Amino acid sequence: MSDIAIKPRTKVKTKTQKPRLHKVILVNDDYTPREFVVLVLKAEFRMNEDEAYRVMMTAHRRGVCVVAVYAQDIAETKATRATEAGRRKGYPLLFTTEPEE
Ligand code: TYC
Repeated sequence: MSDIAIKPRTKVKTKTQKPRLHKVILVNDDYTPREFVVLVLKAEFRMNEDEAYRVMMTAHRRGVCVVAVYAQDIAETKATRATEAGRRKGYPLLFTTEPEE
C-alpha cells in the first residue's frame, strides 16, 4: 500500500452572478385607445406624457417597443399589472417580458 498523501485541491468559487435584467415589452393591437396606453405607461412605469406618447407610437408603428428594464420579478409584476389594467377595461393591451441579452 502506498503512503503518499494526496491533498485535496478543492477550490471554492466565490463568483456571484449578477441577476439578468428583463425587458418589459409593449405589444401593439388594433383596439386599445392610444390615450389609454399612454395613461397606463404613465401610471405603471412613471413616464411623463412625452415619453409615454413616444413609446406608445413606437409600438403602434413597429409592433412592439421596449418600455423599460428591471430585475425579473419587478419586470413581471409591472407587465402583469399593466396588462390587467387593460383587461379591466375590456382591452387586449399586452405587456410581455424577456431576458436582456
Ligand atoms: N394601435 C392602437 C390604436 O390605433 C394604439 C395602440 C398603441 C395599442 C400601442 C397598443 O401597444 C399599443 N388605437
